[in-house]
Amino acid sequence: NELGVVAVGFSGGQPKPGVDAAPMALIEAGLIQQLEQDLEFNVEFDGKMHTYGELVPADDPPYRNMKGPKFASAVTKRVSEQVYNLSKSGKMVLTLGGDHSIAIGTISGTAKATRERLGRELAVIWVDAHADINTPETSDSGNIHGMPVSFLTRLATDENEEYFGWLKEEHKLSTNKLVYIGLRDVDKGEKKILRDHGIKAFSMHDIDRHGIGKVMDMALGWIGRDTPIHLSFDIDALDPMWAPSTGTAVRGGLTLREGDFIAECVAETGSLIALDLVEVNPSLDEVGAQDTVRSGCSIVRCALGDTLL
Ligand code: DIR
Ligand code: MN
Ligand code: MN
Repeated sequence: NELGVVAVGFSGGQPKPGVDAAPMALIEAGLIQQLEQDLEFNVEFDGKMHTYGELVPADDPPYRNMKGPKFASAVTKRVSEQVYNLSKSGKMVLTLGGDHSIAIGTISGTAKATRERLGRELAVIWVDAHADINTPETSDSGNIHGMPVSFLTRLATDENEEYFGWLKEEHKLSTNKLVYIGLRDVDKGEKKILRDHGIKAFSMHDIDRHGIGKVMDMALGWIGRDTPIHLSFDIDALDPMWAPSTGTAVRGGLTLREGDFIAECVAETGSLIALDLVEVNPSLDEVGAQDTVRSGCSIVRCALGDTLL
């Protein structure tokens, strides 16, 4: 049971400082110890929280409406290489964010490693209140954490290496290998993208209608047996009751048990190869920060195979 952990202290994909402190908060809450002792993982972790100060560009003006594009591109490129190296050796990879823009790095890294190591395409389960599939052109905010899926699926591309042009075919995620769970705040332009490309999405409405058990059967059925799975979990998928300390909280979300259940079902497939936990921001709603961190640790433990009995 080999696990590689990457701690990505990056907040440049959105405007609120503090998400960069989440990896430390999660680790201080005992997450890595729990994975080693309770789940008996052999953990490879350099003990460093990367803040990528050496990658800060001299200037980083908006480009194609993106805010802080050069820094985000450089950091995600580096994360992609880190995750690729761990995944290629057959390790499960846990990445602690950071804002959700870092998934440009994590998923491109596992997609490439999965192609090379297994000759397979990667599937992604994206658990989030948001679809994060804006292109630079459809985005109202210009925040890159609302765009990772468009770059990963190559609905957005750029020639320039400095602006995510380093993303190549080998890093690509197919739109038919992507499933969303928990959506409830999707921009107009994003809804059009989801419709036009027939992307599978289970909103909170679908969860209310069918229950989380049926939704997980449908989501995993869509992906198909034996497909390597990357689970990208935005803590704002949970209702703010369970995870108040996050940059763009949206009410009417998943209960903690529903979040844990999603993670447990993915663990049960035996096909999980990587997990991201992102958007925990301990400096927002400081009263609720401990609860948010605890919820995050719980999701990770469930995804990595902790069982109730
Ligand atoms: C919005 C919010 N769709 C945007 N996205 C968020 O800025 O593109 N993603 N909060 O997590
Ligand atoms: Mn997100
Ligand atoms: Mn979100």
